[in-house]
Amino acid sequence: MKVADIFLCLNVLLTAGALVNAFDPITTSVGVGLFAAVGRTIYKYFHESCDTKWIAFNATGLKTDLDEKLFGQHLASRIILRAVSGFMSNENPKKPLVLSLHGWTGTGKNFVSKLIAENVYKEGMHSSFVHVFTSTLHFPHPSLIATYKSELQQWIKGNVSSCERSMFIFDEMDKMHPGLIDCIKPYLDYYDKLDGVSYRKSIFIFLSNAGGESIVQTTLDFWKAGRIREEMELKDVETSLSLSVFNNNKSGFFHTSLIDKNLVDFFVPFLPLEYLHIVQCALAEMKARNLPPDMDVADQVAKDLVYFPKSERVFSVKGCKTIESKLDYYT
Ligand SMILES: Nc1ncnc2c1ncn2[C@@H]1O[C@H](COP(=O)(O)OP(=O)(O)OP(=O)(O)O)[C@@H](O)[C@H]1O
Ligand SMILES: *[C@@H]1O[C@H](CO)[C@@H](O)[C@H](O)[C@H]1NC(C)=O
Ligand SMILES: *[C@@H]1O[C@H](CO)[C@@H](O)[C@H](O)[C@H]1NC(C)=O
Ligand SMILES: CC(=O)N[C@H]1CO[C@H](CO)[C@@H](O)[C@@H]1O
Ligand SMILES: [Mg+2]
Repeated sequence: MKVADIFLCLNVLLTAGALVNAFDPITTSVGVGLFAAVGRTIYKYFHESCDTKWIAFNATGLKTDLDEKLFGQHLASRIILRAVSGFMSNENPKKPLVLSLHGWTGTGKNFVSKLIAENVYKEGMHSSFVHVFTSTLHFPHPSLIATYKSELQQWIKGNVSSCERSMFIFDEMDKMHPGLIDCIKPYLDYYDKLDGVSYRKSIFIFLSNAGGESIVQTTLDFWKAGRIREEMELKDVETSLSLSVFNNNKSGFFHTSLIDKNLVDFFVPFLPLEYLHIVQCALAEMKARNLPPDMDVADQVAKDLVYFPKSERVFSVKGCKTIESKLDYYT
């Protein structure tokens, strides 16, 4: 938006200059030419482009962000750091990076996508190379699926043609029409080029609640056995996750061969959040608002939330969602 403002400003100047100099055509044209050249330089300087000035992966930055800003997700944190660092340091990847993030609501799936974007693109989520599709928002009507399909394919193709380091985030993947998932499959595969476009440097991230319940169950079993949450390993959730996601007819993944063809590189489980993590989220939100950290308020906020299962009350029903509005209430 700033760029546009500068441009507008220059245009106004140009027009003014042209009017004042209306009787002196030579000076005018020189002036106009100079203005235009300066304008172009300024525009290029501020306008995001598909090069290392605007797209530069910061591995330390991602690690710090995951360590300091993401709470209670030791598995997700570990997998994502390895996956993204590995992919971004590979000069010649064989296929695009495809991550599928699964878990209960409010556990940080969108949040992590934002952290990744911020450490790959200077402009973060505002980058013109980061594209977010929300199935219920962008593709709501099953009857229009044919239109959506061709639209989506054109977008992906168009976007990757203009920058191969593009990032696509598909939110609410479990509510996405299976046909639509099928139509993005070719882009995720091991093709050198499709129609002259190479997709191998792009990143695709799928977000869904699919498998969330089975992750909760495994985490709860761990908790009940008195074991430390951080000792949970990927293999502990992997089996139940794949069973519940892929054998469930209602989950969009089931109908497609995304899984069969191994197009997804990493399945990333997000664990349900406990009281302690809610307190951390509340403190982080205070910090973000430049408020002094107040443990009492954080405790109040955390106490205010609903926890499940009914008998044990271990996990927050809404994760760290709604913390913001709760904080408004107490401060
Ligand atoms: N694990 C976490 N660590 C730190 N903050 C978190 C975490 N989980 C959630 N939050 C906070 O809560 C907000 C909502 O979380 P987010 O949108 O990432 O949830 P989600 O997993 O995408 O949920 P849903 O499945 O409902 O879309 C985030 O913006 C972030 O501020
Ligand atoms: C990378 O991230 C670290 C930690 O956030 C930061 O200190 C550093 O300046 C960043 N580097 C670049 C090149 O942006
Ligand atoms: C899935 O569909 C198959 C046949 O289409 C059916 O036999 C099975 O019961 C369904 N499973 C679930 C969990 O709905
Ligand atoms: C060139 C091109 O097709 N650009 C598309 C990129 O994706 C966005 C959606 O995020 C479309 O609106 C653009 O048209
Ligand atoms: Mg979300």
